[in-house]
Amino acid sequence: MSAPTKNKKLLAWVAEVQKMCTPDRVVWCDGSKVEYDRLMAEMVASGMAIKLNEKKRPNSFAFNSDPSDVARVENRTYIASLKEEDAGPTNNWIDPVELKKTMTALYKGCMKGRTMYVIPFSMGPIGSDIAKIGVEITDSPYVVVNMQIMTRMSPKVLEVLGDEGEFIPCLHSIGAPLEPGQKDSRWPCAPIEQKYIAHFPEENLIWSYGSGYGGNALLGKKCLALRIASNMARKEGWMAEHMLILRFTNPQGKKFHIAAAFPSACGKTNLAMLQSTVPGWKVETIGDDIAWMKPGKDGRLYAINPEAGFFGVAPGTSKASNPMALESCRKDAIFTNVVVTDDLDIWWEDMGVECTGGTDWKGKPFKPGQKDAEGKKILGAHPNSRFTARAELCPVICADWENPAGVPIDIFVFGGRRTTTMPLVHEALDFNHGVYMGATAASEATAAALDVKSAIRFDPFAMTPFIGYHAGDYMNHWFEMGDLLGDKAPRCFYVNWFRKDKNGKWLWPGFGENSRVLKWMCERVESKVGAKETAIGLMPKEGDLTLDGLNIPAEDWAELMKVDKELFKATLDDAREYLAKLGSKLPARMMVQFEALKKRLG
Ligand code: GTP
Ligand code: SPV
Ligand code: MN
Repeated sequence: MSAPTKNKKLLAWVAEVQKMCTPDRVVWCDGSKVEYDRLMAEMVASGMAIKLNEKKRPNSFAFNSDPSDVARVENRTYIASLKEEDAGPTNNWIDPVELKKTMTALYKGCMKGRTMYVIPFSMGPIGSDIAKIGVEITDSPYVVVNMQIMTRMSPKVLEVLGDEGEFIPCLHSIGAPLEPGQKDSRWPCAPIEQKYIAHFPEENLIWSYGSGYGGNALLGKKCLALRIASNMARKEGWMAEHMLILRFTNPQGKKFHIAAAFPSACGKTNLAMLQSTVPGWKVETIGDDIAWMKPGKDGRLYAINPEAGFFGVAPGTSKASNPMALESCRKDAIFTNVVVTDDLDIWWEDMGVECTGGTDWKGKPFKPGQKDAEGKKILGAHPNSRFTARAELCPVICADWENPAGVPIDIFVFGGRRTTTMPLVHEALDFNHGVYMGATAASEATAAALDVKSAIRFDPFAMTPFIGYHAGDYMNHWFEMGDLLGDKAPRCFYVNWFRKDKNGKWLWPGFGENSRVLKWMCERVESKVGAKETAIGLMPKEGDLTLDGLNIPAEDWAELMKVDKELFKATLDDAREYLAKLGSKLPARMMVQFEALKKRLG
């Protein structure tokens, strides 16, 4: 197949990888429907994909991964900067020369018996000045079809790239060469100790080996759009964040744009598509996972969603919790590690529909309610099973979601999963205090009943696994963006949808009702409502956050909004210990905020 480009750097890189990985053939991808249909037909024929019922789930397919390859592997993810201190204490580091040597040995001949696909793609609207071009080379046809949904893939990308243009090389192999006559497995991949998700920030280069799943393999997402982009953003004066973006419009038609950072599986996709319960207020989705933000000519911060699709958590997605996500995958979708029902549709736990039987994510016969030998409920869908859906199919996608200029951000929201201590909402005293709030955000790994030390993980700006450099420098970059934006910087808030009562019941109904909290934020921005000053920040005055129609007893509301100074004081030691790990790169301004908070807590 002749190459559809004259870009010298690209041609040289493809030739070099071909020589190293020795695939049987090279295919240049163009993102077309013909290509999608052909690859899916091939995967159905090989047994890797299951074609779903055309009447129930048009043009949709299900895949089951190997049980060893079901999520991102943070302990096999590396920031291979030239100097170890540039990766910082929150990243794994290996000397880049050594890592390249190890990985080159693995890459040698690794595509034998397979096709090598070359995927030119754009993160962000093609040609937008915020967008970046990447080229992923992969030996996984599953990656190609997912990249067709998650990124912009079209011949236009190569046009924009031209003969001399720059791109981010993203090399991926599942790490499973095929000998002549060898039978392929359903989901080939390499064992865990051979998996490497490597980033070379000084070269803007990504090398991934051994996994075919999610962020390990769809390299435009976490690898490019967060780890490499966060490096570029720091150098170039912009921001790459693990944030959803939404537009909230009030009854008078005034638009507010909100960007919110919650850790993985803490509610970004849900908030991005929420069905407002506040009469006259409406949410539209711009992005559900990643935001790239640049100061505009007017001095405000403009955000784009670099992705073109959603790679969303399946379990728990129902008509009641997130109907817009369900609608987004009504057709043209890919499902990974869910139940395939007997009538060839899909199902997962808490989907809110009945399942009479099917095949679970491990390929075994399944009926809901079955228990294993130890009496534990057998899950039909893996907890990290996902749907890949086109953003344009989301019924509430915002008309401006592809606007290359982006949308001006009014509000930043930080948060996590905390069963105690953190109130439903509080506002930062100013931007620098907001940076402290985001930088010390913490979340529970599991829904523990008490805020015991080990159950809480600090996760600055929900970016711990995605900061491509030293976390201290990253916090400093946040302060510097605040300096640059001045009084045009977004207002900062912290939310917690996950507080529980003594009996382990959610105190807050969440989901659509979160719109009440967003409305209070917008009214703060408009100076329509005041706030109560507390030790940790500004909180709603009695009656400003409307609870009409909600059946929340007064004592529950008091608990939801409670700021227990003693509990907060107890968390200060943890924060100090965490921040101390950042060493000399911890910005002095972080400790200024720490001391001020300590003083306010008394
Ligand atoms: P990633 O795609 O991994 O980055 O996750 P995410 O941040 O997009 O999380 P998502 O929206 O998929 O939600 C994860 C889980 O949190 C699901 O089980 C949701 O049901 C649950 N969840 C989301 N919003 C709320 C809420 O307001 N209240 C409660 N109680 N649970 C929620
Ligand atoms: C996350 O883990 O935050 C995700 C899923 O969005 S993955 O794309 O696999 O990183
Ligand atoms: Mn995510």
